[in-house]
Amino acid sequence: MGRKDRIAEPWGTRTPYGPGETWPVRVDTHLADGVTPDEVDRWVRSASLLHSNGDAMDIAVKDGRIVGVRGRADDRVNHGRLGPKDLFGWQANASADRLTRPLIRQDGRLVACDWDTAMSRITGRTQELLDEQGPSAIGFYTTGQLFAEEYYTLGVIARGGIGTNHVDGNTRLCTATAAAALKESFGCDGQPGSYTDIDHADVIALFGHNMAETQSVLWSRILDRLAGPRPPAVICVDPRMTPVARAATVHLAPLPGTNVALMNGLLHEILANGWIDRDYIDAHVVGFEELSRRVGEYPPERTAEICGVPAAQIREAARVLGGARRLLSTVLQGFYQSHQATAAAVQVNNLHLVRGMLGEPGCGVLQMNGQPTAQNTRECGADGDLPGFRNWANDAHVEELARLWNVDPLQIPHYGPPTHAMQMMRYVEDGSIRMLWVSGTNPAVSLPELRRTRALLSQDRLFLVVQDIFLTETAQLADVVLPAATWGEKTGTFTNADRTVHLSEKAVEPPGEARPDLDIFLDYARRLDLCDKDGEPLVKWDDPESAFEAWKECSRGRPCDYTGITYAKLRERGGIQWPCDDEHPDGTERLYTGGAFLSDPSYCESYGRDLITGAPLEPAEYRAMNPSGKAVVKAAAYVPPHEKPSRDHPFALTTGRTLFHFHTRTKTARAPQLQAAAPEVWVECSARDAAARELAEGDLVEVTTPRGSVRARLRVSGIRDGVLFLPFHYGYWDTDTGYEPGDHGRAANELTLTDWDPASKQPIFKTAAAALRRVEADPRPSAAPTNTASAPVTGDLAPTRGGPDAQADEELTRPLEADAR
Ligand SMILES: Nc1nc2c(c(=O)[nH]1)N[C@H]1C(S)=C(S)[C@@H](COP(=O)(O)OP(=O)(O)OC[C@H]3O[C@@H](n4cnc5c(=O)[nH]c(N)nc54)[C@H](O)[C@@H]3O)O[C@H]1N2
Ligand SMILES: Nc1nc2c(c(=O)[nH]1)N[C@H]1C(S)=C(S)[C@@H](COP(=O)(O)OP(=O)(O)OC[C@H]3O[C@@H](n4cnc5c(=O)[nH]c(N)nc54)[C@H](O)[C@@H]3O)O[C@H]1N2
Ligand SMILES: [Mo]
Repeated sequence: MGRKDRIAEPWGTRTPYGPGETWPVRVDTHLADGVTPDEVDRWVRSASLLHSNGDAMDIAVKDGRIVGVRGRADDRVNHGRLGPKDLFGWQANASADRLTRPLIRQDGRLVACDWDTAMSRITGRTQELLDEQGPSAIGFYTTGQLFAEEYYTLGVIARGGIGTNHVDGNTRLCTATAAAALKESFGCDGQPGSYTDIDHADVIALFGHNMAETQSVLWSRILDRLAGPRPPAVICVDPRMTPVARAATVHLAPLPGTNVALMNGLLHEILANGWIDRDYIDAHVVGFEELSRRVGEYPPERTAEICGVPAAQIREAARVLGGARRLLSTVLQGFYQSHQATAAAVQVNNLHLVRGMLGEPGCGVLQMNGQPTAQNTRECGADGDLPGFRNWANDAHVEELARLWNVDPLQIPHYGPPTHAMQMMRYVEDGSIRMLWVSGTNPAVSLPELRRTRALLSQDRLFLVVQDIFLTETAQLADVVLPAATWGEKTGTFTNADRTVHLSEKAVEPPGEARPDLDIFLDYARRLDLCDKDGEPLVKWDDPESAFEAWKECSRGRPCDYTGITYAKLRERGGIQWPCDDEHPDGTERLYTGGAFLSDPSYCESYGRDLITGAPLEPAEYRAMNPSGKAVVKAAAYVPPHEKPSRDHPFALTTGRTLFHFHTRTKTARAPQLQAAAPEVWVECSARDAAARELAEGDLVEVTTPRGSVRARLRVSGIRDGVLFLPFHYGYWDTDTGYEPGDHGRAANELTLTDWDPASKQPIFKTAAAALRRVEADPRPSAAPTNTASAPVTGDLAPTRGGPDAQADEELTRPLEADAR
């Protein structure tokens, strides 16, 4: 048993292993000060809700309170390990400022009330709007952080009961491109790969994915391979010197927004050198000829010019990718939050298709999720998809749903694609959506262009319901605020980025009158008296397990088949990967083995879209292109970002995350170790750019785009020249100052633009043109972490440490090979 400061050493002790071996177990535990493991009353099964990795853990309960967490040794995902957010984030649950009672707006102010008053106000307004305007007046904007049971219930209520097409999640901001790219290439959502591919791969490529900070336990798995015999080569594509870049064999640092050109350049080399699997292509792929033609236009020199990356590096990366025997690729926001998001992400799928590397150990693509339960939002139809990966443009699929719910098919809107979140906000702005129910997301900080977002959410004519656990920036604008119970206080299932389903059980009572999101949705359905064709209640379940059973029926026969999973099995076995049915009772590790795709026209989830315009393909077009259910290779030309650096705004601004915070920090700012590690906003620029402007580490600077400005202190980091980076975690909420959306805000989204990828509709958070100027010199360094992508490159700064409160135990169940050697 060892102890480590897990703020100073986020990835913990190395447990090296070799190709094809099993990742060793290391059980991480953190308990509140003074509590020992034998004083814990109960350990309650759960998994992490602070990222998409699905780290399995037990929640320690003592005297009815959460007192810590311990990784689960027997779970396929983490083999006992936990990351810093897992270890310390649970403390937010017991924060004194949790919402404990519903609030309603009265004479302009939010005042506490009882549940009956709050819910009557919501159902009253719903009924009025249905009578006046019909279902299109009502929108639901949910999240990637509730449970499957809750999304499915919300999906049934919104689509089958209210009958509105305006249902989406913040998953639009997060994983819409993952879903879109999978649909384009494979006809259907669902990750081909598995985390165990890390155990087998000889090359691992991370495209716009800072895994070290955003799936830190998965990164530990890679670090352990890198520390073991015959380590894999790592390719990193990221404009910043992230921990991934530092560990990489080849680091390509393209200008933000040039991913499609880069991918075309890499594919150019792979095709030109014949590093392809011709037999696989002939048997399983359509569209190869067009790809060949298209990437022919991107020789290394031209690509180098567009991306600002040396041609030799492009050749070197292509050689590594082309020489891989077992290639694992991961893709995330550096690709997804871009103007050509789907086009870029699809090229990664293409890389695997032309190399015939899918469905075998070590050969996988992870079009990653970000949020812990985003996969479920997509599966259950609480976003712009129909439940069970059904195709809105296929009448037979809609009829199947209607039969299942016992409603008329016409009740389920499918006249066009489900409305995406950015369009919903436009409807709110225009006044055609008049009631918006926001659950588990904080759009007043996380949507782009905050000045506009605030204005549209605070309109008098909008009836805004916010269901959260804190009085967030968004809740402050609401007409009704509903206090939710969260992780640890309610039961349900969720699915991580490699299709692993976990059960998370209730460990403690929620504070005050807070209620599980499921109970709130069920209450709404009952009060509205939503019925099926026979006058029976539309929603026929009343607790998590019965909701899960209903969802299982909806998933039957679909790619995400859950019918072989039960709560009992999840308790007994831990994480299980879908599809899990009679045929695959233990779940399924990899999809698409042997080129068996799910893209048949009658079965597929989507007929795809034009990658440049986003126009949906007609069923007949799809049938003509892909009559026999193969994988689709789709080519795309590079299009420059809409807002490019100019004389007035010479920098490319990109935004993203740091290891220690989660999103708008409602949880991590309330966990002292995490908050102390990254207490305030900063902005990163390169040493050369700083020198050219005579700026120094720690100076107070202002970053300006045509939409606003942010003040932050400067971190001179390893970011590429010409690029600025802002973490987006810092809203205008502050424990000291209250809610003050100032002119000189600190939220990155004061600066971002209202624009999105044409195919996935995911908004663009990673490219904008910005100016930078000094407001005030400051001899102190900025407070940015030093052991992450924001590591300083100037001066001798005090390293990020957690101190005595940040110690966690590590239990290694077998001797380290490194020690044995
Ligand atoms: N610590 C932490 N972990 C998290 C979260 C969190 O808030 N904090 N959130 C979770 C969620 S919801 C998500 S979606 C994931 C996100 O996980 P990631 O996608 O890994 O995180 P980001 O920091 O948004 O972006 C990743 C990288 O993209 C790079 N990048 C920016 N522009 C470009 C570009 O044009 N091209 C390329 N190739 N790269 C570019 C950035 O430099 C950044 O390092 O993390 C999940 N895990
Ligand atoms: N500039 C910029 N903007 C971005 C991004 C970026 O990289 N750059 N990334 C985007 C991405 S990928 C994402 S995922 C979004 C995230 O953006 P948000 O979803 O807005 O961020 P969170 O802070 O996670 O908000 C979740 C809310 O749910 C509440 N909550 C937590 N648990 C529960 C629960 O059990 N029930 C209920 N009802 N509420 C709960 C939390 O208190 C919090 O207010 O931000 C997006 N915005
Ligand atoms: Mo996300």
